[in-house]
Parts: sequence; C-alpha cells; structure tokens
Amino acid sequence: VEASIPEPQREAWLKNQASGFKGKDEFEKEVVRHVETTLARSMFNCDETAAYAATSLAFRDRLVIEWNRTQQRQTFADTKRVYYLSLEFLMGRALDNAMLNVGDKEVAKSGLSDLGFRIEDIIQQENDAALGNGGLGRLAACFLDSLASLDYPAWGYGLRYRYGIFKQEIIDGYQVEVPDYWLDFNPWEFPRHDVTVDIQFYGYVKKTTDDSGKVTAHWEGGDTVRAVAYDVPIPGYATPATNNLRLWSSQAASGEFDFQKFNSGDYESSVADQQRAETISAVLYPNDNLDRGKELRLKQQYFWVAASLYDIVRRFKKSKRPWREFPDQVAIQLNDTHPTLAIVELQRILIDLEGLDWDDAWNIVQQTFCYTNHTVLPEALEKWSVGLVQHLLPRHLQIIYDINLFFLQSVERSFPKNREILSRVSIIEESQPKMVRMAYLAIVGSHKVNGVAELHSDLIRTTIFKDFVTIFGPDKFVNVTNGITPRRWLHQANPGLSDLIATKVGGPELFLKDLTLLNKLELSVNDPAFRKAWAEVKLANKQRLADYIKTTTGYTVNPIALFDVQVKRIHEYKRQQLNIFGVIYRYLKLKAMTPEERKKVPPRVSIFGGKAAPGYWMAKQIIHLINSVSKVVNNDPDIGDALKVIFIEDYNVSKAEIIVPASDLSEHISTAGTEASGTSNMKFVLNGGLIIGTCDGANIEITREIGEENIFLFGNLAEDVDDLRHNHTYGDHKTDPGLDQVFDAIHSGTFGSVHDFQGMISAVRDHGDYYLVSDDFHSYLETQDLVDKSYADQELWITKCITSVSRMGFFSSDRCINEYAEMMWNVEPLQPETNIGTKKGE
Ligand code: BZD
Repeated sequence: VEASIPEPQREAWLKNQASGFKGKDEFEKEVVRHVETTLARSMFNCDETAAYAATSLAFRDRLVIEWNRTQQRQTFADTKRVYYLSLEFLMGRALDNAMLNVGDKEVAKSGLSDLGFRIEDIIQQENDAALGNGGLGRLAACFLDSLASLDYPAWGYGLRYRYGIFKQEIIDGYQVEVPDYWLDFNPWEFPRHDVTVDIQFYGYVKKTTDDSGKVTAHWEGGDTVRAVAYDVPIPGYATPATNNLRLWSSQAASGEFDFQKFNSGDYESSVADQQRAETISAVLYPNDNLDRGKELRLKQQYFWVAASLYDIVRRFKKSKRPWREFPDQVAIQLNDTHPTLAIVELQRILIDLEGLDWDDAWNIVQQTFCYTNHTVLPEALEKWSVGLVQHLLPRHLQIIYDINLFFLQSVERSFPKNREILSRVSIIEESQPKMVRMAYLAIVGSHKVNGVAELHSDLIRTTIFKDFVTIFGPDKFVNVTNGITPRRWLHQANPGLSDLIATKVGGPELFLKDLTLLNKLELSVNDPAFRKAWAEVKLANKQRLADYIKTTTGYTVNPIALFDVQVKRIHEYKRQQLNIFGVIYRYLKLKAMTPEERKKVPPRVSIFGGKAAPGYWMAKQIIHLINSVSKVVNNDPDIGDALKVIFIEDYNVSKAEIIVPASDLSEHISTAGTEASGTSNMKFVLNGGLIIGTCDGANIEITREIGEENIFLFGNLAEDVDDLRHNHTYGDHKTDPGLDQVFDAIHSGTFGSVHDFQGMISAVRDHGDYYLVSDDFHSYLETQDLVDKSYADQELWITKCITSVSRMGFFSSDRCINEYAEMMWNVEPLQPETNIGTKKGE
C-alpha cells in the first residue's frame, strides 16, 4: 500500500510540521502538557518519576523530528549504509545524553526548577538500559554515539531483552542475582507493530530439480516465531543526524496462539506456545567470555540475525539494483562471533530464495561482512555442536558444510598434500561431538577481520588465527584500537572537568568533536590557577563518590585518601584476586606498625565493583573475599583512615559515571595477553586518574601516548606467559613469600572461614596458578609502593594527570569509527546539509 501522501495534500502537512519546544516557556508548557495529557496526572499528583517521564517526552519530541529527517535523508541519498550487528548494547541512561545532543539542557534545568524539581534528581529516575555484559556491549554503545556524531548512515541491530543484565545484591558478603525488569516505562523506544518478520526454526530440507537440472533447496516445516521491531533514536552530538537502533522482540506468530486449542479448553498449552515464543528475547545471557552452548542462545542468535538480514535485504531491494551492487550499498559489521549466522543466512537468501549461483552469492557475502574479534581466551571462542545446528537450522548446516568444502578445496589447491593445515582450519572440528567453529566461519565469510588493540591484533595473527593469515594473506587482518565516546565519558560524567578543559581548549563543541585538541592543555600544565582548579574538580568528584559510598554502604571514607579503583566484570583473568591479596598484604603491614608509623602511610580507599556470572563459582568467591576483607578492615580501630575497602554493589554504566571521575588510581591488571583491549582504562585516564596496569591490551598504547613516566606498569610480559605456565607444571615452582603471608592470614581465619576461600588459594598453590598471580605479586607490591610515594608528591601527581589527559585524544571512539569506515566498510558520512526535498518510499 502506498503510504506516501499525494502532492496536493502535502501543503497541509508542511504547514503543520512538528517542531518541539523552543525556549524555557515552551519547554515548561510541553512538560505540563505531557504530565496532564500523556500521563493523565496533575500538579497534585506529579512525583519525580512523572517529571522524568514528561521531561523525556518533551525532549523525545524534538529528537524524533531530527530522526525522521535523518532517515528520509539517508533513504533519498541512497548511499552505502553500515549495519552494526551486536547481541549487546550497554546504553545506560538516555535522557542526559538526549539533552546534551539536542541541546537546551540549561533550558531544562531552569524550567524544571520553575516546576519544582532538580534536574539531577530527574535524570536519576531513569533505569539503565543494561542490555550487555561489559566492555563488548559498552563498545557497541560508544560506536553508535560516534556513528551518529560523525554523520555516518548507520543502523544498529540487536535484541530487545525484557530483562537486561541481572541486578547484583550483596547479602552477607555474597552476590545474589535479582532480575532487571527495566521496560516498565521506556519513552526511548518506538514499537513498530507494522515491521515484523516471521522467523523459522527446525523443520527439514527438500530439494527440487528444474528442467535445466538446477537443484533448489526448500526449507519447510518447523516452527515460526514473529520478530517485532522496536526502534530507538540515537542522536549525534552537535549535528542533527539521528540514527536508528532497531531491537527485535519475539512474539508468537499469528496462528501460533492456537484458537482451536484455546476454544476447545486447552488454554494452558495455547498460552505455553505464546510464552515459548516470547522466551527468545526474554533475557540477556549473563556470561562474559564464556561459551556455554545453550540451545536458547543459538535461537536468540538466529532469530535476531534473520530478522535483521530480512530488513536489510528488504531495504536494498527497494532500490531495484542488481544483486552484485549489494556490497556497494551495505556493510555489515559482526560484533564478535555472536552474529556469524548472518553470513550463512545471506548466502541462503541469495541461493535458495533469489536464485543466484553459489559463487556469485558467496562473493557478495564476503564483500559485505567484516568481523571483530574480542578475545583469545579458548573458553570464550564460540562453538556449536553440529547436532544442535542440524536440528534447529537444517538448511544452514548444509550451507555451512558447503562453505567449508569449498574453502578446504581452495586451501588444498594452495597447500597441496598438507593434511595438517586442512584439519586445523576446518570450520567443522572433528571432535566428539562435532562442532562448528564460529570464529573460523566468520573469518572465511568476511573480507576484513580486526582485533581491538595492537597487542591483541598481533596475538590473533600469530596464535589463534595464524593459519588464516597464511591462507588469506596479512591484509585481511587489521587492528582498530578501541575507543570511548568523550560525550558520555567526559562531558556528561565529569561536567566539572569538561568545563575546566573548555576554558583552555575552546568550547565543548570543539574538543568533544575532535578530542586531539586536548593536547592544548599541556600549555597550561604549569599554570597555578589551572592546577588548583584541576585539584578542586577532582576533590569534588571524590566527595560525590564518598557521599554515594556513605549512603549505600554506611562506611565513611576520607576524600583526601588515594582512591584506588577496580571496577569491571569479575574474572580470574582480570585478577581482582591479585588486587585483594595486595590489600590484605597492606592490611597486615599496617597492623604490624606502631600508631606513629601508621600515621605516615598515605591513606587509601580500595574500591571494587563488578558482577560475577551467576554460574562462575570462583568469581563469586572473589566477591565474597573482598566483602569479608572489607568488613574486617573497615571495622578495625587500629586502621582508621589508613585503609578502607569498599565493594560497590551492582556496578553499571550509571555508577561508572560517578566512580570514574573520582579515581586517583585505577587497576587494569590482567595476566599479560588476556585482556583484548580494555576500555575503562581509557575512561579513567581521560578523567584525570592514573593507572596501575600490566603490559596488556590498550594499556600498551595508552603508555605510548601518555608517556612511560605517567603510568605504573608492572608484571610479566605476554611473550613470557607460556614459559611461566610450563614451569608451574613441570618446574620447581614456589609461591611468592609475600603471598604466603597473605594465605596464612586467610588460613588463620582472619576473614572468616578458610573453607570459603580455599578455592582461590588452591588455584595458585595447587592448580598451576594459570593466571600468574604469584609470579606478578612482588612486582605488583613494589609498584604499589611507588604509587604511594608518587601520590605523596601532589604537585608531581597533578602534572602527571594533566599531561596524561592532554595526550588521550587518540582514544576517542570517533577515531575508531573513522578507521572502520576507511579500512573496512568503505562508507562516507552523509552531511546533513545535503538537502533532499521530499522523499519516496520507506
Ligand atoms: O570486549 C571485551 C574484552 O574482554 C575487552 O578487553 C574489550 O575491551 C572489550 C571491547 O572490545 N569482551 C567482552 O566484553 N565480552 C563479553 O562481554 C562477552 C559477552 C558474551 C559472550 C562473550 C563475551
């Protein structure tokens, strides 16, 4: 049906175009209107939640206008688009970001005050959109922000989980998981009940042969689940461009709610069918860097990928171009291997539904996709059992086998008689049961593969994907070092620092668009007034965190103390255990001192935060130990302000916005070679904190940018890890003596029952210390001593901080996106000025 309004009636539309509020009076009017009409409440019944809702709706109205225009412009310009496929988008809150990007936050502040509210309280009413686990999901969110801010025509595609990552409660020192039902009221999404795709599962494959002898496969039977689109506007900063994030929600396909069953009294089974369908998008899997191979997870992946590709193909087909032009119009980025089935699905669409030859189709597929790898940890590399894929997606398994066959044949031609390489690179692992190696499939089906920091990209080229470099040549494997959006991670989280920086490098609309302008700060590094203001901003941020700690934990911390922060998912490879063992060592040392000696030690607050995957027993033990140490240390009258240990419950994006600006020192201490990049390391330094870290991930590039004298590096290097591990197993390996003291204290029951922490100790002493905690312990302690000494010289410390911030421009996610665009996607920005007149289609 033609939905476009005919020419003669368009005048009435143009005359009445929506515009949103202008100025404070109109803002107030819009808020009151939304309270009174949209929410059907009044000034006698308007709490902060209602004020949040109305404020959001007022800004949303403005956002939507630009969003519509951007979509029209992109449709009309008909240029190449990027599609970012990610199972996770860790967005956090939207209102503050919308106010920043639409502009007029000041208007809202004073308008809300007229109406009886404080803007800070209103912003805090919003639930985080926590549709991700950690770094990978937050990276996707930063990338969306940069894509819009740089005017790239881009869409994100993901799943609309009813429950995001669980909320963490700490009860008696243990993590308890509570469901995160966040969709209660979400003004930022637009249900598109008219944009649906029916997705097939299970069934069987039938082949038919036509008169010319051409064989066509037909996937028949099985179940159908309906995907419904929910759209979220993604505003760019200092540009009207507003992109779209499309999240799919699952529901029963029509007919699936079986009225026959229902009418014949079988209510329960008809409702069960409905619920089975809704289960697909119900919950985010809370495992980071661990592959568990659950059927529902595979269903989620195919459901999301198939709906997204249908949508992308539908959009392409409107242009009536020949298929070979598909890669000129479409670039699809796979965020890790989670969307790898998209490769198979596009090949299926092209050969089974559109009738292309295999080779033509496969060329199109390879030219369309790029794949980002985020890990080298073997337990995180995705594999699916052949049996499961066969059962759920019978046609896809056939196509995977054909992809593998043609790939191995080509390898055979290049490396004749090398059977070893064939079995090493086969997409099908000949194990019991046989497994599909998703990373290999992603490499074979893409034209570019990237790692996320230099060391990580080197590691994938020389270890896990070595054979593929031999086969495809080195140019296919590139590096794009991660970045973060300075809009959220500097300006929004740390307005004090952002304003101060603005006085030296020009207004926010300059440096928030080109972060390399920060280098001008270096000219002011010796300016006493600037340094004083800098220290005041840091102290105010620390006071804000201290207040938060007081209200949430009851503990009082001294904002003058060094705030030492480690906030990230709890994982053995990230080594929170190294940190807490170091804290225990410090505690024992303090206990052994006289009160006079103790007074001379620079006071510290060790702050931890992060979630453990619900089934990750060791990670939960680490959380328990931190909380147990916290209880003992914080209540020890000998210790006072010299040491406090804090675990912040339920670490998430919004809490990061309070914690990151308040740190003096943050810990990025993974075993060398295990953390692909890390991104919070960048956030902390950008906010004027220093880092203690290993030579791992992006720490290495941060060091190169800010200078060795501004970072506290320690520990063994990635190149030595294998030998050290070998020595643990076969050599004569002793635990570090300092660490032995720590273990003795734990054994003596200082922090509660030894039994609760025995696993952590055994991992080091009896099970090969895979993460090299003991090997790095001494170096870690020495470096922490150096931190204490450096912090005592506040003048030098501030110089280090200012210098570091001034050199952090490289780590803007805008730089990443430009690199992806040039090296991998071959797309150009679409400037908003390019006016388009009236549109057709979409
Ligand atoms: O991705 C992380 C890496 O561990 C970090 O080093 C890196 O900085 C970021 C961004 O590139 N990986 C994850 O966060 N991974 C997951 O969260 C995840 C989720 C589901 C399944 C597997 C991994």
